[in-house]
Amino acid sequence: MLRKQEILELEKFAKEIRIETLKELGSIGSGHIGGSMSIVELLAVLYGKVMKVDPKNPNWEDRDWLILSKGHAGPSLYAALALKGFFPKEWLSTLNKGGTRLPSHCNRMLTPGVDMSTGALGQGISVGIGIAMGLKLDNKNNFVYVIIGDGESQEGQVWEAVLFGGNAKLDNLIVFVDYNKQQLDGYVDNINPLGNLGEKWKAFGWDVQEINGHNIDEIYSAIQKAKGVKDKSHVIIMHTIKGKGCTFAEGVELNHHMTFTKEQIDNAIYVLEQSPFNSEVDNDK
Ligand SMILES: Cc1ncc(C[n+]2csc(CCOP(=O)(O)OP(=O)(O)O)c2C)c(N)n1
Repeated sequence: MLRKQEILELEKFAKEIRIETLKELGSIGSGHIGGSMSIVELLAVLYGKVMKVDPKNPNWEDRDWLILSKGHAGPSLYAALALKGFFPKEWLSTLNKGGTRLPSHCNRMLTPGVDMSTGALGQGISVGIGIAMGLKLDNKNNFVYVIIGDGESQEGQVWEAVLFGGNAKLDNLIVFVDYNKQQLDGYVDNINPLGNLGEKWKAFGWDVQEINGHNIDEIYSAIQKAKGVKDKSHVIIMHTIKGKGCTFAEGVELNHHMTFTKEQIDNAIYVLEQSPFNSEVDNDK
């Protein structure tokens, strides 16, 4: 469990990531807002507390690895990396423009801190398994984190990797499912429901947890708990909200890729800046 002050610090980091993501997307007037917003708290916990990384040496051999398999959520990862010091914050306003080092989808050849080029959904767990196995062969104790989407979970390659990953018992691998219940063109349940996702992963031999993916303390505690379970690969299913925290995206069915005006972005940032932190609200009860 985190101390109150630590939770507040990470909530502040999450708010900064959200605001920088909005500015970044605002600079181009369109983009993948929904799926960027739903993983913000996870990124804050990973980069603010959990991951062993060196922003000055992104390819440091002893780092932990992050694969954003749902590569279209690059904008929020870029915001986290910039705030962490991997590259200048000014880069954020070049998102997806000519000559940028921050393309719409993650590209490890362009962006310091990006560990896998993604965008073709379904591939991240397979690569994460390979890296985790390699680390074990080298007797290294680094962790590999993979973030996948719920729509992405409809890909066949995901389940091939889940079968292999369960058998490989990689206790240095933690997969997060961003279960925001929405995919590109609507609600997962209306398109191709995932059923009892936790039970499915369990049946493939994984250590499974289900949490509120917007609760900093739950995310941190789940990661710590996973690290305490040996000889099993881990998955943390995060129940999240697509578009979380963005006035014009949260609660909207088609919020996967949107166009927006400067006024919408400015207003969303204003509302975020005024909003209290979760831990402060809880304290008032
Ligand atoms: C193999 C593949 N098929 C289709 C797409 C197009 N596509 C991009 S994002 C997306 C929806 C993904 O939904 P989900 O995984 O739930 O992402 P989130 O809602 O978290 O943004 C689709 C179909 C793709 N990038 N790759």
